[in-house]
Amino acid sequence: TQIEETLVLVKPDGVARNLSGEILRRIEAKGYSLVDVKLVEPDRSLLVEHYAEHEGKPFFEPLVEFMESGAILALRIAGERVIDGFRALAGTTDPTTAAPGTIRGDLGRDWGGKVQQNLVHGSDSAESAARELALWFD
Ligand code: DAT
Ligand code: MG
Repeated sequence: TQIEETLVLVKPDGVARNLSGEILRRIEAKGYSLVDVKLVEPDRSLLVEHYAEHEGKPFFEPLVEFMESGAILALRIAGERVIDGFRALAGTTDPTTAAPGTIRGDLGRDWGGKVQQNLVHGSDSAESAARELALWFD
């Protein structure tokens, strides 16, 4: 078996739209376990470090500003191949074209080019998960 842990963030749009419960429901219905959960308003420095791979890109500043705009629900979840599995549950980055059945596809929409408002973050590899879980939970 490949029991893994990953970091999920319900972004400020998800918390503000009262979708935390619906997103948790989908995670639990898939069979993943909650290991740790907290509602946070992180410092900018944490967000900059979290999104370090995107520093310098045109969407970096709007992304960090959006992530600073309200509370975030941080989740440490566990399960068989959960890193790739949660990415599949979340859907592709742009909520406009994310597939129906996914969190982004079902619950997201086009907010006028604000792709950052796509409800959730999920770590994209084992290395990212280890790095991001240490940032948000250790
Ligand atoms: P993901 O969150 O699907 O892993 P990513 O790591 O490539 O996507 O980008 C991080 C976040 O930045 C993403 O959730 C939304 C935002 N973003 C990505 N590409 C963008 C773009 N071309 N324009 C605006 N925002 C973008
Ligand atoms: Mg990413």
